[in-house]
Amino acid sequence: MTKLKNILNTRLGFFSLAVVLFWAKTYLSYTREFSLGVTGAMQQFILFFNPVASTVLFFSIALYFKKSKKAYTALFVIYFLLSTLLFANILYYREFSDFLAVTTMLGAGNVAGGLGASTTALLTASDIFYWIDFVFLLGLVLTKKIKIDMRPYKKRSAIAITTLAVTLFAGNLALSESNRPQLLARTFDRNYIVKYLGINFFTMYDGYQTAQSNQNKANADESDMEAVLSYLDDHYAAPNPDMFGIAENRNVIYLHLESFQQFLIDYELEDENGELHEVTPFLNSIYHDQQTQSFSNLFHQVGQGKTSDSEMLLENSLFGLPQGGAFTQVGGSNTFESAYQILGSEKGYTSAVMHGNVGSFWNRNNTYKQMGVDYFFDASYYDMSEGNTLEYGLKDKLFFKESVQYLEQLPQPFYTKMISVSNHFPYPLDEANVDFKPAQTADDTINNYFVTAHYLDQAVEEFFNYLKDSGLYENSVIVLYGDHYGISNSRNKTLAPLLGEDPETWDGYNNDMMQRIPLMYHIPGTTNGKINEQFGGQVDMLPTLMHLLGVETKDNVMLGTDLFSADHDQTVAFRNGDVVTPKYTINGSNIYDTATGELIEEPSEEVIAEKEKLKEAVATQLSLSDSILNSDLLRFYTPEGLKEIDPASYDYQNQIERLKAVNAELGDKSTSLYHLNGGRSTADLYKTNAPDVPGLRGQYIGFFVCCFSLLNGLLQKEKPM
Ligand code: GP9
Ligand code: MN
Repeated sequence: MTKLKNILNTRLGFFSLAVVLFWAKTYLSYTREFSLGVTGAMQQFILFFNPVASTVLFFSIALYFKKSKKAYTALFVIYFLLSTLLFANILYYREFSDFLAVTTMLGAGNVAGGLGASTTALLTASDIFYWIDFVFLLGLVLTKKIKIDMRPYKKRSAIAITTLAVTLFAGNLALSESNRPQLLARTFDRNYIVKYLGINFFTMYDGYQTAQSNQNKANADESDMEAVLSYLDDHYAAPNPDMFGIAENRNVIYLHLESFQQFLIDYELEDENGELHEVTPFLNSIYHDQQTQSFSNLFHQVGQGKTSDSEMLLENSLFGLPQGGAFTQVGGSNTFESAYQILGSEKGYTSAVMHGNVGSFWNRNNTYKQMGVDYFFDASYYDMSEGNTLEYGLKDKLFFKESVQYLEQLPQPFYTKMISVSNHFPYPLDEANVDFKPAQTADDTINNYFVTAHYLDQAVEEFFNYLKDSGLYENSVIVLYGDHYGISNSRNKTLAPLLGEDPETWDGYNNDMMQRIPLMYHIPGTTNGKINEQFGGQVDMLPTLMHLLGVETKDNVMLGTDLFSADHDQTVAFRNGDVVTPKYTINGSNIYDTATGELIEEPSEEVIAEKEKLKEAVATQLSLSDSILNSDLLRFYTPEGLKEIDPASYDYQNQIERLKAVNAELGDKSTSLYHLNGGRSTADLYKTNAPDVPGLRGQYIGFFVCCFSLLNGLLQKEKPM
């Protein structure tokens, strides 16, 4: 005991005690307060380990003070500040299920401001434990139970401790990156940064990014918008009169087909007996339907922001950023002119996004407010119990089924995007849901891709059946699209034989062609559907849809052009600068003939000039998009008729109550499906064969089991002791 006391009476000893206490407190808060989605022993270990590096780093500042009293005071000040940061995050998380971003701290004035009047309501009695360590430590010194070590501390030793902290952090980062590649490059979710690297690191990293983006914004002014507006003038493609307004006033239901590539359409997988099996029979039938405008040469254009980049493209006609995710970097603070805002302002649409994953993923919970999404149903609105979810969220069949209770409450016309997620790398699916034989390559990712794609196909079919049964179908346009590749370029050679290609001759051209994704506008009641062959990208989807809905886009900032327009530009930009046109495919420095796939080995002067022109056109489009996002240029330009939005007025909690209130106020004028169905839910029209949903038989058994245990419990109680 005295030995321990002697240690604690040294500066390093007291420092170590402070580190251990703060470390323990942080870890305790991780497990008690935040839902970080920790899975597996490695993640458990990283979570336990991650507070230590930044704690040692910050506390080591105190060791640099020569005078003892100053050093101890500094340690207490740092301890207090870090405790405040932790506690503020705890309170903020209780309300918003998210961590405090630096902009929130600065923008909302302070944490309490961000939380509004509810701060006290968020406090619980046990919160005292988050401060007791500080009081305890202070008490030890004030009551002289621990003596202040008056000896000076060597600067060299302080440097050694700081170096130790940096080394610990490097180890932490290496472990994290091996468990979650591209963690920092993509920064998809604040929860992930905290889970792997800790709250302190998250705050520093976020602060750095905020400072950088504020700098970009401060350097920009209205004149920067001129280059954008003149580009738009030159590139505007007037609507095709045969298509303009053909879906006017219909509901829009975007069905996001996760990681779905065009090659799956009409694909038949051969089994070991030589029999062929259609992977996605339902989607194929929609693709060929006379009520569908399908596209066979549509390319995804996403960067590291993957799903969220596709959302940026199709709802803003802007690209993601060259690095990281635009949603995470600028989504929470920028001004947008999104599809949600345009349709809300000009056509009175109500908008909603539905997704069976946490709202903080890709910073959607904040970005959607900036974009004017009226309702966002995230994981908190779905039954996410174990068994219902796969790696990235709710299983698709359950997701679509559970979504209809929200869909039916939306005033019509509505604009909604339903983001599926089961067909996501690494394509896991539980045995009970598997209804398709995997492929037989050496790569399980490829093999199972077909299995989860088939599952998605079935889920979409069930949802279509509901749309028909509930009557929503006739009055809607259903847009199906793949967000990006599912099989990465590094796996394509293994996939090649299944596509009838030789892995030996597989090249950059083949990789680029694999970036095709399906795009289908299914407009019930129309008969002129066909498979359109013009080339285009996701950036073209916004003007295309707006024109189908009868909304002019001349004044809007959209970098793409209407796919149906006679003036549509068929030059497709990849986020990495590659280009595809019907004539040429430019992959790095190589030029291929797009129709034949042949490499043009010795291009003529003319071809080289054309290549340069295409490269430049794409570079201009991408760099304008980057400056719009990085410098937040849309704050300088509001097209006529577009209502500006106040992101702070959006709230994604208690939405069902709010929707019910909205409909009640409308009374007989309510246009929600729920109201039109005589004030009854349509949810029981939904039919699914999902094994996860107990059928009628399962429900009966469940009921009897329940009754039996209740009875049993009562009898037990009756028994004399
Ligand atoms: C997560 C889902 C997947 O919510 O949208 O994102 P991805 O990894 O495809 O970008
Ligand atoms: Mn995705």
